[in-house]
Amino acid sequence: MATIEQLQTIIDNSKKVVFFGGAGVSTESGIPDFRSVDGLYNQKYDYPPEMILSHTFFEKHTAEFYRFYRDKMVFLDKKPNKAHLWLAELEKAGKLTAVVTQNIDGLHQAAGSKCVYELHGSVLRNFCRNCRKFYPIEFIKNSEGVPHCDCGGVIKPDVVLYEEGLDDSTVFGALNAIQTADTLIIAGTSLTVYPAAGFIRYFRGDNTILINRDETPFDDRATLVFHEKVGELLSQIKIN
Ligand code: CNA
Repeated sequence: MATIEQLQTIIDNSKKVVFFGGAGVSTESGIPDFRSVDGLYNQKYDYPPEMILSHTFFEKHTAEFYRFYRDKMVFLDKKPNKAHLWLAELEKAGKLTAVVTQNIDGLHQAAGSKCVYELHGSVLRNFCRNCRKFYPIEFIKNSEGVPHCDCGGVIKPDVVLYEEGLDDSTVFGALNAIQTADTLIIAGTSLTVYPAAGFIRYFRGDNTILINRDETPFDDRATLVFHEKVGELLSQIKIN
């Protein structure tokens, strides 16, 4: 069984930590993940969430997409939790080089993290598909039906939907950070969404720490595995 002391020693001796996270990092902020028992994939909708969150669905059923999206993906009142805050502190201390996240909620930046690679984009950014005008999240949340720009174009969130590719420069930055890290912390992710989940294979450093409530396909390859809550665990680690 991995211990807090072992984790503390690894963090004390690390100079370039990279954090790779998923939806489980934000559940302690009250944002549901996808695959836990109380996650979005285990609730009942007219269509399965992975279908609603696809490019084809957005094109064909834009109003239906937005109904789900406003209800389940957009949170205006959520605050960073202990995991987000600990990571921001570690970066400030000069020991963390990057956060690579599959999350789209902007909570790492809200906690103060500077170098954040958002593999799947962010709900905080929304653009007109016609003229590229920027719209804040509040505009989407407070609009009804399909949100439209002043120019008449449809507004689309800067979120990578299923069937869409990742942004090249984000991928490049994330892979570079992972390849040059000495410690990789993987947390709050089922490691089932590709290509993102494949990024951890680029790690060449000494220690991989896995923190996830449920088991993952990577458990037998990590240096330390914790089946615990990420915020509760990390906040016990002192940043020296
Ligand atoms: P997932 O497949 O829902 O897996 C989440 C994992 O986190 C599960 O294995 C849980 O056991 C685990 N978990 C939940 N809470 C905790 C906790 N407190 N501490 C430790 N582990 C916990 O989510 P993934 O991120 O792996 O899947 C990738 C999808 C989910 C990405 O495309 C995201 O955009 C998408 N997503 C993002 C958010 C968000 O931005 N907050 C919310 C829901 C889904």
